Amino acid sequence: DFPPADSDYHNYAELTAAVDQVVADHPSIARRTSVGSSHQGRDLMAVKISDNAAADEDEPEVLFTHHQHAREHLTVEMAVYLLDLLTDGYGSDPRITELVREREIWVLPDLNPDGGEYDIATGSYRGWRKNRQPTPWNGAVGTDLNRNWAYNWGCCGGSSGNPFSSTYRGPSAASAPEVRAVSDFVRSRVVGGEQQITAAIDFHTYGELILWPYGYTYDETAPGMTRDDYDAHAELGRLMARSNGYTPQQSSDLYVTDGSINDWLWGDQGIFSYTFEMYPAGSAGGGFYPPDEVITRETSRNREAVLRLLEYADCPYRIIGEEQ
Ligand code: 0X9
Ligand code: CA
Ligand code: CA
Ligand code: CA
Ligand code: ZN
Repeated sequence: DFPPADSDYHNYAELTAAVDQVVADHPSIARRTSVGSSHQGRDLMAVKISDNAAADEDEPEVLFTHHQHAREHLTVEMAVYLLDLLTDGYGSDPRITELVREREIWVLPDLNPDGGEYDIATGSYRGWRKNRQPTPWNGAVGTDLNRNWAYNWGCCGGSSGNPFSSTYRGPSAASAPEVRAVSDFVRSRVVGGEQQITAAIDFHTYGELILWPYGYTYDETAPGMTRDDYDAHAELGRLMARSNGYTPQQSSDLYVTDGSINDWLWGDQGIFSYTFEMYPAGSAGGGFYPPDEVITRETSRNREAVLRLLEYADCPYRIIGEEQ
């Protein structure tokens, strides 16, 4: 489990209980579903938040994904914060009430439960990043989920082909069951030929950054990314960054990655997609393991950014003044 000093962090069982409590307290606006199972068989939970949560209404859908990387536990706290914010705010905060009415919000609080549990299993942090899927012939364990997505997978030197590497891309695109399950879920949101999810944030730590695609190339425009597409991503990224003080930039400005969820969500599915690298900005502040005392401050710090994304989700291009 987490070290006693960090007991406010949620392990997988505690996350499950917190999700079930949110759903029990707000049954008409919160529903728990499953997108599949992890390699070791843990449920990959999804929570839908919307008024009439049981119905599929014709409203912009927004996706929040958390904890692709095992040691980035603060991102699970971000999911718990969002669930509380959006459910408790409904009926009390007019802005949140409107968003819960007019959007369908998907929170996937834990994409890598096997890795997360492995990271804390001994009571001291292991610094684990990947999932727990073995490579049978050499004893290596783990695929970096954020190098395994099926868009320009392994194209550009932004991942490793070595199964022992912490950025191992896996033997083939979407070979990780966690990536396959979430990809299938996202594809299932295509209704009448149209992807219903218009915008997404994938939460990571750390660096205090807001990143947008593409990660596989330094170029701003590329196949599937027009000048308007890029400018709208950048402007919306900067708008969010003004509220939380993060640094906004194209993801390849950090370093080149291939097979990231961001590139797949945009390049394959046409979803405006961001990576948030949460607190801290640098290794001072605890690196991947900030003390649990910062959870409230560093999750609520993203309240305004998330609300801004939800508000623009009906037409992200509105931010560059061009309806499309
Ligand atoms: O390397 C990653 O996957 C992310 N950083 S982390 O320290 N959390 O591992 C950054 C991903 C940025 N996204 C793209 N470059 N597409
Ligand atoms: Ca503490
Ligand atoms: Ca819908
Ligand atoms: Ca509605
Ligand atoms: Zn990460």
